[in-house]
Amino acid sequence: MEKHFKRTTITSALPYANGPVHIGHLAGVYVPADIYARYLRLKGRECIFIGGSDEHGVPVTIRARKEGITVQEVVDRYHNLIKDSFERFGISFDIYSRTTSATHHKLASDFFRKLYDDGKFIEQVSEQFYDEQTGHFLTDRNIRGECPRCHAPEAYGDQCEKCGATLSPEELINPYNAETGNPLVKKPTKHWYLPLDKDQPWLEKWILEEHKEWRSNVYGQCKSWLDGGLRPRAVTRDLDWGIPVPVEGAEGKVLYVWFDAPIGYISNTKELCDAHPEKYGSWEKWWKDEETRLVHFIGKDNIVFHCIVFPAMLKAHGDYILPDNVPSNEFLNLEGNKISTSKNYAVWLNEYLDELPGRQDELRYVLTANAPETKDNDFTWDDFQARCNNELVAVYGNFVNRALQLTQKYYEGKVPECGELNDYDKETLSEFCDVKARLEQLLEGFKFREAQKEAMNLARIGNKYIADCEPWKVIKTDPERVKTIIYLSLQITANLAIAFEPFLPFSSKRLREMISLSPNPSPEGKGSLWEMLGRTDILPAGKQLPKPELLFTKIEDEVVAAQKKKLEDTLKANEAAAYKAAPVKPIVSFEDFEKLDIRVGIVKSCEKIKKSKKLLKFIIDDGSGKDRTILSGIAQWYEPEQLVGKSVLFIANFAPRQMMGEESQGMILSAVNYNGDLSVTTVLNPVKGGSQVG
Ligand code: B3M
Ligand code: ZN
Repeated sequence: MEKHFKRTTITSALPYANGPVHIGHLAGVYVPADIYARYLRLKGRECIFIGGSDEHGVPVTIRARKEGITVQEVVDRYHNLIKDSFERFGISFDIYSRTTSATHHKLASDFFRKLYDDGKFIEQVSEQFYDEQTGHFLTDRNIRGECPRCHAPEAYGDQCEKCGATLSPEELINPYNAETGNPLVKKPTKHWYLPLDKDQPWLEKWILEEHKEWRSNVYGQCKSWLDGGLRPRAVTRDLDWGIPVPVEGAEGKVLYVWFDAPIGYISNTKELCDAHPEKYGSWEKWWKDEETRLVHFIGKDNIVFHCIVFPAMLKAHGDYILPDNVPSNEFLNLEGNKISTSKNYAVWLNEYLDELPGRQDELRYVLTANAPETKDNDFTWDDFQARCNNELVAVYGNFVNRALQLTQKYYEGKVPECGELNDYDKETLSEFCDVKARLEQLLEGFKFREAQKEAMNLARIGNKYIADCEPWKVIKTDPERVKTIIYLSLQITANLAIAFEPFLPFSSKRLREMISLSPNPSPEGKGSLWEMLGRTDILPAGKQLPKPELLFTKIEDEVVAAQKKKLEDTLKANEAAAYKAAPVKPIVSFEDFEKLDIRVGIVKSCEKIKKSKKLLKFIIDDGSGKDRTILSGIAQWYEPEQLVGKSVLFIANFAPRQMMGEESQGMILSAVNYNGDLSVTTVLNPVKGGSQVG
């Protein structure tokens, strides 16, 4: 049964403050959440949109140790960076706060304490891995060891990155502290657990029966967790960074980050409402009123926490509402590779904003067009360029520009009168008269990708209409007819400004300014902007429009090439960093070594060999007075001229070989780089050709 809600609390996953946010985060969580929030506001619905940084947990502490700064410095740096880039990108949070705030510490601590006092936890002593030298218990991620499946030497306590196996630290062979390398021992420690097994029955009913409308990826993941049987989950950790467990005898223990982080949504709501009670009312109405609809926007790796663990916490507390929907996305890949914060392989939002200034809507558009709503998707810079140039510029921008420029040219910027509509006009109008209903249905079903397509379709309708009608030709024969064409084109333009408002807020605002359409709610007494969608009298005849400017401009090839190069460079750097030298070959005796006659040769000439892509032909001065010919397979890495005059090392007593009809009298020595590239060896100081090496 459809429930009627009065207001909506929209939350978006709190990003870890251990690095900047990247396009994967944006596509998965923040762009869809922002579209939804903007849509509800545009309709005049009561809602809040909550964001914030997740500043606890292990990732921030790892980053701090890596960079040699304090954890507080790490979270300050990234919180500010993330907050600032979200703002520049137009993510319209009502609040963006942080889980290190005093409000949050108190609320999360009180939350835990209430559950503790009400006897909702079970206490359990268990054996955990402990580093005796540092005096620390270790979390799964900080434990490494040999993978029991594929025997990779450096699997993590929770997963092997080589074979993908999900692991627990107990399974690792010879576990050690990932940071210090110290071996680990087991030591007993007490923790508090949420007995999720007891929640199983109501969770099954609530999700599997009452929320069949959830996205199939979300529903499916919940079902498989439930089918597997829920087990008690520890909600505390032995760590020194986090919210102290508010129980006597729990020194050195903090709330597990996944216990406190979702409470951050509540704390941030409280901070917002306490600061602006006149605008938002009491925080409790957003979290404790059955008429409030709670919606969590998250990525797929967060599903279990938002659909099972957090609801169980809310239920245990007793007076909170549960999420009505959890629209979670799959992952976005980048140029066919996995996005990775630790490997620095991503398009970082802050860098994008600096390197492609003023192009927020372009990225928003492409991320929504490729939103990983039902399956993993790929972002490529070529696709980015194609979508910007072929869709935003060539369709939407082109249409709007034509309509506005012709209004200036023919009518000095005044909206012309609409004459009688012909069949083609009527057909065109009928194509978009239900755009509002279609958009609403899609947006309310969290189908943002389809919804944006619908808006772009409206631009296509307009672009086709003006191209088919050719007002620039008709003006010579039937100027009255042109008035109607331009009038309708301007109405479609106004519709576009409204339809794109949730998706492309920057260009919509500029377009609204170009047609003097007031922001929401319209002071002209026409109700909300959104209500006008689909109408063909938004801009009255006679209205004076200001001078237009281009809505979108092309993305140039150089921009795309530079971005692609940046990613390729990162891949190369990662490959180099991951390179390990080959194991040393079996020992040889001095006598064996002496059998090889290695010498210096001065390259007299060097040229390509016609039929071969690989071989270069060298003529070497080997000190004998006679020319020595050596063929070497390094053509891929050098232009022959580069090598002339160089002193190279070669094996002088290497058995001669026939290659490509030539005799090679020796072998030039090269180093093989990690990626297979060859580099010819030379000597530092000048020596004579034929000098022995040893
Ligand atoms: N910080 C995990 C993540 O970024 C986490 C989300 C918390 S939402 C309450 O994947
Ligand atoms: Zn493995």
